[in-house]
Amino acid sequence: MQQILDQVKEIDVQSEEIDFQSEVYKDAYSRINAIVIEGEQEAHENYITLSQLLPAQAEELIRLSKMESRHKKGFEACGKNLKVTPDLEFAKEFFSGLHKNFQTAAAEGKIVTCLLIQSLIIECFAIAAYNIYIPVADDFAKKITEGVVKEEYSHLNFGEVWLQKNFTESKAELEQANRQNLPIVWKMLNEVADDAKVLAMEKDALVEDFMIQYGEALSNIGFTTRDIMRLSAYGLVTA
Ligand code: PL3
Ligand code: FE2
Ligand code: FE2
Repeated sequence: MQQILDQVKEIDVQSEEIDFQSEVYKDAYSRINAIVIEGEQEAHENYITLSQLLPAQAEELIRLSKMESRHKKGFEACGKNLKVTPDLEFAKEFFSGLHKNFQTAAAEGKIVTCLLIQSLIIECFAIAAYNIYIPVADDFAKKITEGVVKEEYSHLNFGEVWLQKNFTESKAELEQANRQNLPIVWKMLNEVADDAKVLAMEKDALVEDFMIQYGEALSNIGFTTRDIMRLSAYGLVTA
């Protein structure tokens, strides 16, 4: 307990020491903020596409897509609050790998791959990033991000429930989609690590949190511990 209290104190002190108006902070924030805005926009579009692929659940998926638009607006406000202009061109490029793979899968009607990319990988990435960001965020962004992360768990849950119900027939495609897309996530993490550090977010903590979220998701879907080890580290060493 004491250890936990010390940790909390340390995080608090840390966030008090951050100068949110320094040029170096604002420069890093212009990219991270853009990544998050673009990520929420991609998520919005991806849930609309999924609603066409899964017409029986269209209503729910449209509801999720609307939540993503709200998230985007929230993060746009965070940037404005710090007087930062998001570098959206950079962010588009940052997401291009996952974007392309999602588009290709959707065009081929590969629902399992689309769900893995959006509801597992992107949502777990977002949950990890937001959880690590909250303790070191400015007060305005902290409130917004706390509201957002709660909803991201329900998006992750949508993917888990569907894939769990269809596990046997989805397993091979999940393995393949994981192989194709997880290395991209490690590459994205490496690309954002230096900027994240300026925001007091450590790469190791992001990797750890992502692995926990993603591993838990795979377990809920029906994979064994052995499978999860193999799947979730795929591409990590070469990153
Ligand atoms: C899905 O609902 C949202 C997708 C957003 C993806 C965000 C990935 C973030 C990686 C950048 C790490 C720093 C995060 C800082 C948080 C403001
Ligand atoms: Fe979101
Ligand atoms: Fe989401």
